[in-house]
Amino acid sequence: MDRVQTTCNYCALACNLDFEIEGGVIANIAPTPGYPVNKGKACIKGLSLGKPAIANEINPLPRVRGENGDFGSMPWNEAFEHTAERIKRIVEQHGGEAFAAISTGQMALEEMALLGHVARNYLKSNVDGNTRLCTATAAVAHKQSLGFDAPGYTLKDLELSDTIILIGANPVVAHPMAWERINGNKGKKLVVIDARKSETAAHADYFYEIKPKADLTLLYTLANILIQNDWIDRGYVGSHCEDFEEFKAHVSAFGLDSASAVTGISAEGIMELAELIHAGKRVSLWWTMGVNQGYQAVRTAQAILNIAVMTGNIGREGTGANSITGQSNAMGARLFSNTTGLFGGGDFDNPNRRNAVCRALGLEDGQLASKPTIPYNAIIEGILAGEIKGLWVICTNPAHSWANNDTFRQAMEKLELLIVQDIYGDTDTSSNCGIYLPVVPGVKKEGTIINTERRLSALRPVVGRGTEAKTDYEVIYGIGQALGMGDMLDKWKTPRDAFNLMKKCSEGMPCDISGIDYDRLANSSGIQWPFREGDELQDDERRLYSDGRFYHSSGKFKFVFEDIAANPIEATPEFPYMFNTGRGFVGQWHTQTRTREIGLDEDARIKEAYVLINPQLASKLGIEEGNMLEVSSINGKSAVFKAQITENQPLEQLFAPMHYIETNRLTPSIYDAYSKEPSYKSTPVCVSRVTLTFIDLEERE
Ligand SMILES: Nc1nc2c(c(=O)[nH]1)N[C@H]1C(S)=C(S)[C@@H](COP(=O)(O)OP(=O)(O)OC[C@H]3O[C@@H](n4cnc5c(=O)[nH]c(N)nc54)[C@H](O)[C@@H]3O)O[C@H]1N2
Ligand SMILES: Nc1nc2c(c(=O)[nH]1)N[C@H]1C(S)=C(S)[C@@H](COP(=O)(O)OP(=O)(O)OC[C@H]3O[C@@H](n4cnc5c(=O)[nH]c(N)nc54)[C@H](O)[C@@H]3O)O[C@H]1N2
Ligand code: SF4
Ligand SMILES: [Mo]
Repeated sequence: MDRVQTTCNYCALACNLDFEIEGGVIANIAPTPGYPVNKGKACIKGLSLGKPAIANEINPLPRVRGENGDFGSMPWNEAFEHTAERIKRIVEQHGGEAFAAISTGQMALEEMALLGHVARNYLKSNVDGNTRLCTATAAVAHKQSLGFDAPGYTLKDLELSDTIILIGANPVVAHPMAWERINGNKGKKLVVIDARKSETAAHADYFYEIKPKADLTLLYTLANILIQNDWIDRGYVGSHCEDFEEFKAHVSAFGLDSASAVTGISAEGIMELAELIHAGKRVSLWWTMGVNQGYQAVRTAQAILNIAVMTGNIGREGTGANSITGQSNAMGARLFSNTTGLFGGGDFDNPNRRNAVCRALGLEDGQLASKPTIPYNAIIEGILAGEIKGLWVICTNPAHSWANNDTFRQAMEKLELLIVQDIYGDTDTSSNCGIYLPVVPGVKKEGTIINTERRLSALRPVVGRGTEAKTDYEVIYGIGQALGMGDMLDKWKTPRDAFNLMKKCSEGMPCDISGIDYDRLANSSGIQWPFREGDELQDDERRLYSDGRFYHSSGKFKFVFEDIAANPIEATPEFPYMFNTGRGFVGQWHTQTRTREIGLDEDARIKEAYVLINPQLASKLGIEEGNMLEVSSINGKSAVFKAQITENQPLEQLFAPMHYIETNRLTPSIYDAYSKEPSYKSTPVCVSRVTLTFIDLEERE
């Protein structure tokens, strides 16, 4: 029996797993003992990674839609030529920006980098990722406040903290192995701030139910209380921060009573929270999508950073303002995709960085992308406006996951060319494409993943694949060759080559990985960045900012803040309830293409879209458990959900898991001003019991 260690490519923890292989097939999957992230444990998704492993085994050949609308298989080389030909036709006629790609935080770093090289450096097209839907807010907040997109914590801080404050994060469901570590910290106080009583809130010592999107008011008020009571670390602020006086003046207007009215948390509750922050010796604040997905999200994330820094809760054990990422390689996508910044970070208009990256890649300046990508929403708008004519979707399923997803359906109809590269040909996006490029899943390929605590770990094939079966890397490479990139691809032949190029690009940057050896990463405990050439591994759970230095040229932390913006879509008498969305169960992953194969979960999971509703609201609307509800959104769309009545839901709010395509029918096209991340979690809706049949409903639309 062989044992192969690899990385789980579902959530941002990127646990390591040992696959036992017998006769070329997976006989058992077990958590890697001693791996610092998951310490011998794993969740059902990781332990079921063997199931999606057989995707595309029966027909590994590309499929191209013919004139009659049916798909026909094509040999790979022909498909590369055909795809490249059609891309070239668009680019030659209308320019590089008439083509775009949407990628992901679920592919390996090397695949992402190669895509950035082919589509951004060579084609001069725009490439954005589903990370825009997820951690764009945190990335922008970090850059503006810290000077670089560098979350400083290590997951061990969950065990070392005496006061853990979770804001808009539900790790019981979304990051189970992080939850294990919170749970294992016996001395801590657990504080949860959430818009509903989530599975995590149910375990909290202190739960503050906040009105949707009122977090910024709460955080500015807390900052004011901490400052007024002199519960801040003045020495730290004086030596390591800039713009504190301006911030102090800004928050001085935030009083308890008005904050209580805005947030729905009592004045005593807000005071209690401030006292908890003051009393803690090692306070850590953690946030996820309840913060990132909003119309003023970047400022909210920064308000969390401001509180941590102001109270000296940064760079020390058990502290920090810590953004948890979502997908396994979200961090890799943020730093090494050549989309919003150069490979290894740095702006496209920074001549020194351009030079360094050109040297690392052996390129002339003109061969490097000249500016950051336009964001996801602008890509979709560009398609709808007829300016973008071709789209390559890789490892993401936007027909389901994009906000106000009917706009993506319209975009698919408008496109001249839709290429989808996925492990399944039957997703809501791939089943509507013109060219389907089938690839093997994570357990059959190699590369590197960077998890939420900056840890690089090795993805390694645990089983073999058929001769026709291709990896994402090979497919992107094949298209690059067919496009005519010639010697621009010479240095990029294998994932190992791409990793070595990224090492060079990262030299001297905060995310320097030049000391990491691709081969030695396999079977290791992973290595957090930075890890420079010549560095020795002293401690395998490291944090940043312990020296009080940040990445702005001044070396200081910057207090960033602004006035509270009006909610662009307030509830109205016609749409009086807020529609909140997020993760459902541990065994459900996003658009449920992969997790539908988890047997246990498949049996247990709810097959139809459902919505959680408060009992009082249900009774007011004459709704009983299991009734079908029509939820109509302020965006003009309606969808039908099954009612699940629960006391955990606030009176005027519904919650729907994002795992059903119906949910994003109702979400709006509203984005944060700086990160352009969609505001997925607070849509005004109205609700009624369905009295029509489904057929009537479909006809009515
Ligand atoms: N099982 C499972 N795990 C996953 C995923 C999955 O699909 N399934 N996806 C992964 C990915 S990519 C991500 S990004 C993460 C997401 O992980 P989380 O962000 O933890 O999950 P969500 O359920 O999206 O949102 C968290 C909470 O935000 C709350 N919230 C909504 N609005 C507000 C608000 O205005 N203020 C506050 N304070 N809270 C609010 C919601 O009620 C919800 O409980 O999970 C990762 N892990
Ligand atoms: N309403 C609402 N909507 C949301 C959210 C929310 O909280 N609420 N959350 C948002 C967030 S945080 C995220 S991250 C997005 C996620 O949204 P998506 O990225 O669209 O969701 P997935 O289902 O993970 O899509 C991944 C696709 O890649 C395929 N795949 C898996 N492995 C591989 C591989 O190795 N190679 C290739 N080429 N394909 C592969 C899968 O079959 C699947 O089709 O959804 C966003 N949408
Ligand atoms: S906690 Fe996340 S990384 Fe770990 S096994 Fe589960 S899905 Fe995979
Ligand atoms: Mo995400």
